[in-house]
Amino acid sequence: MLRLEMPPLVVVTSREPYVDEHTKFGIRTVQKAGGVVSALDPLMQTLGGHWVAWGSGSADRDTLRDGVRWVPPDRPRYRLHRVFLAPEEVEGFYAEYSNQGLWPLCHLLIERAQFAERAWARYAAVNQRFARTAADRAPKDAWVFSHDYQLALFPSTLRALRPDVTIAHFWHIPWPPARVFQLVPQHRALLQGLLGADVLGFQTPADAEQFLATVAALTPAGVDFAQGQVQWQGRTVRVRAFPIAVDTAGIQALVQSPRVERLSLRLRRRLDRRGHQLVVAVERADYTKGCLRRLAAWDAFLTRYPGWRDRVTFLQVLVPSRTEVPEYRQLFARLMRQSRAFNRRWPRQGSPLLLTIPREVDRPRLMALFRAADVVVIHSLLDGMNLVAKEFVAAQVERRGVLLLSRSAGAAQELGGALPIHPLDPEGTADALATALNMDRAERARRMADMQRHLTENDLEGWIDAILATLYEVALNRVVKVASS
Ligand code: ADQ
Repeated sequence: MLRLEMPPLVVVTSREPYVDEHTKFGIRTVQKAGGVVSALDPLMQTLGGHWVAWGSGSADRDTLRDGVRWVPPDRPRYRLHRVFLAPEEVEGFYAEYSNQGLWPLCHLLIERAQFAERAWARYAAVNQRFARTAADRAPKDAWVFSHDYQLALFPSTLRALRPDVTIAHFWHIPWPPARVFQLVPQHRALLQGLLGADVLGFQTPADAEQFLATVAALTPAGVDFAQGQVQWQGRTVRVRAFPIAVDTAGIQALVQSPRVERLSLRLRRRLDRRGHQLVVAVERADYTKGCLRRLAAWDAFLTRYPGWRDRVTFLQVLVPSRTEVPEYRQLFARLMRQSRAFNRRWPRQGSPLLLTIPREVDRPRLMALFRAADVVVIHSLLDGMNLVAKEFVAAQVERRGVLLLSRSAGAAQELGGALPIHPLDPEGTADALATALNMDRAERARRMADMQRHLTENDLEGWIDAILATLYEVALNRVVKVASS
């Protein structure tokens, strides 16, 4: 109902949902892996509207018509407005300030965080450019839904340009304690930037609370912890937890489609012939995901439980990520080296113990893998939510699998049927893996059914509806205020 009556929606993210690249066979459109885009593209395909993002592809300018790229290319449903950045802007805004500054700091990796003044200037300038583009393209009274740590200054900048729009900003990563956040030299400007929104969303109640505490400690704004509200410059900012979700029914339909079923069964039959259980990890190659620690835990597992050596296959699907940042390129190379070393340490006749797919796999294959897996391991050191955990649970139509889930992923607050692991404890993780592999079918099914129930009741549609409902509350209040003034 709300969706039918609502004003046009404008989504704003740093990465774009569709990237056009020149190849020797012509222009190819690719969809990148990443939590934000995977969650929002299906929504925009349903609602239509506008999406503002950085145009990062080599053919991105060539596919515009009248300054707009209609997407998805094969079934255009909404307008993509691209913000083009010069190489030094990408460096300062994206690689440096966002991904070498805010990303590690918010994941409490203080030692890694760097905040050069020049990078800050570029971050601020790019946020301005995003706000100007959104201000130019947003229809009157639009609802704007902006995202994440790359765009912290966007809400207040857009508000100054377009007071008619209503803004929700969602923070996908953990919010650190005030003592940590104040280490950012520009922390005040960032907080003021975010407080330009009408609604600020976080992944967990603890993140929302920590944000409120940060505002109370570092700004003169009035904070109401009980109501989840901040009074700032004569306005009320609603601060809420909206744990991001997956399209549970959509995933279940996809895993039961003939193609995915075939892929999954074929994989399963191969494993069953060898009497192997399949242990899977899927992630962007990022140090926060604990990929190297996971390899150490798998090592500890084989040392402690040598009997499993011929009865298990490990599979890791690693997407190279943020390759603009040298640290990420080094991490990826190191992961590849250590994976090879792992197989040298644990040689096996027939098939290698550890298989690595060093790239993104398409959605049907990924879902087939999730459906066939016996165990999926989420080893994050700290993670806002972690969508892989939820996607795996949704895809488990046979309920044969067990989820090993880091206690410090946001998803651990919701998925009680998972076996919790402590990512800094390789031996404890090895024991949890042994427990998972030994778990009987009935127990696996019971745990999986519990989590599936939760994901059916709390799906992607519910996530977006909760945010839209809060925007609606804001818009309604505004009308009431105008009427009574
Ligand atoms: P990310 O850190 O990118 O997201 P995650 O939540 O796991 O992490 O989302 C990754 C997405 O990319 C998933 O949809 C997954 O299926 C896909 N993906 C990952 N590896 C892949 C591979 N090898 N091949 C194909 N697809 C792959 C950020 C935060 C998270 C938060 C999300 C959403 O860091 O904590 O859950 O945003 O808010």
